[in-house]
Amino acid sequence: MPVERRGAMSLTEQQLESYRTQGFLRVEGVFSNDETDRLRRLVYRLYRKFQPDDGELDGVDAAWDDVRFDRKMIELRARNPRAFGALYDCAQNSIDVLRFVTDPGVREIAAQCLGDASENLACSGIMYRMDPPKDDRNAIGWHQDRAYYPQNEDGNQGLVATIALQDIVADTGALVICPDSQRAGFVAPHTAGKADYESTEQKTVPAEQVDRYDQVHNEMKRGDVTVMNMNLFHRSGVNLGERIRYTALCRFHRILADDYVPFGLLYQFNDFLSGRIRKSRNEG
Ligand SMILES: O=C(O)CCC(=O)C(=O)O
Repeated sequence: MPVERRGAMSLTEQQLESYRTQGFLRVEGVFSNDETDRLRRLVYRLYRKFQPDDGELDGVDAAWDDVRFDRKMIELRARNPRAFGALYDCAQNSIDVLRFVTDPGVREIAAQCLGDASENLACSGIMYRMDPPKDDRNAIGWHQDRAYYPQNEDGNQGLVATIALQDIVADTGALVICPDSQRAGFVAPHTAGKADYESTEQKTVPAEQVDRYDQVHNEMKRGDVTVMNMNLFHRSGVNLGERIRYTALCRFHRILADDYVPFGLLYQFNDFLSGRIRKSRNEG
């Protein structure tokens, strides 16, 4: 679908009402298969960069989507977490990922849910997640994105968009969401720092708060976009399948709102890459 047509897409009043009341909205079919495939192919190229001697799948049609490639990635993470981490971190800075998550279609959905114009939005927290099965090192427990992204003090002034790069059901790690929980406002989280560079920092909503709400699995088809209010309680699902769950994410913030503060995180937890940076600076 041409970018211009998608950029002009208008949400219905029913969709907007659903976002306002439930705190989240799934919009189906925002991206074509060609567009999601393009991001998935990047992972194969990065794999080959870090595993130059493993060309076993090079001639295979759509090697990046072959279950044998999932196995190779899972095995790489187990055998060489530094190389896997370097591959992962390289993907985060890809210009294609940036362009994908800030596509006019996504921006327009975000803008309409936030009741603003897309040119008044800032973005942050761009991620290309790769969640291997039965591996919870990067799973995030119950949280509100507002705890990680304080750009707008009022969590209602921002949202997180997550985009499915393949079909995702409950058993392959669909997000678990508490509909309506954004009404709780920002709840002081329990924080636990990163255990090591491979795991994710936790800023957890207390269980007694979560227990007040119903929980649903947000199943998505490839190319669907889900937007969630920054105050919405949600957590990573559990991937019990045999394939990696690929998603792309971006946070959007209302830049003209009074409470907006530009904010950036300096992340350098990958010691493989930070070692290379130190070396390039002659820091040993
Ligand atoms: O996709 C996931 O497992 C969790 C992502 C998430 O909740 C977030 O980044 O806010």
